[in-house]
Amino acid sequence: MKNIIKTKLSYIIEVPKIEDEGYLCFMESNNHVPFSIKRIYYIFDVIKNAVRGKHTHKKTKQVIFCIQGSITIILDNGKDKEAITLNRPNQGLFLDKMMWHEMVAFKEGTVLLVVASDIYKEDDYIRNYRAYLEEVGT
Ligand code: T46
Repeated sequence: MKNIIKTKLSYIIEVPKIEDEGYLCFMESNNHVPFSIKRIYYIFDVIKNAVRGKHTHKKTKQVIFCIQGSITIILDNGKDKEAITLNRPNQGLFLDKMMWHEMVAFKEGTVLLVVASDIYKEDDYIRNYRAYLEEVGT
């Protein structure tokens, strides 16, 4: 079972949360996650006031879960922006290709789990905001 919560620029995926002397969440490729998962990475022990992300991906799609703590992700498609707070371990934000994103307001102890549609390739990143705006034509 999965639920989709539409946001202005993207959507949040709710994955199953099974209660059994605690909780267990899971996700499957091409089911809860709308692509074949080729890479998983996690981010933790982020310093206070850090701003991460500040880039987009040319081809890679991702779903970002905040499995502990809380963060705000600012999405930007070159025209509109949206700030989304993630603080539930069974909710992941879909990050489409060519969606500029920044991660801010990390609560102490936050752990992010990210599933991605491709392996790491630095040439898939656009890290310059002006170059991004030129690419999306704004
Ligand atoms: C993203 C957001 C949500 C690797 O070598 N392999 C990897 O799979 C990843 C993800 C990163 N790296 C290296 C590249 C940099 O030298 O780790 C270093 C930190 O990466 P970056 O500054 O891009 O980290 P964030 O937190 O700004 O962004 C990360 C992901 O890189 C990015 O794809 O969308 O999380």
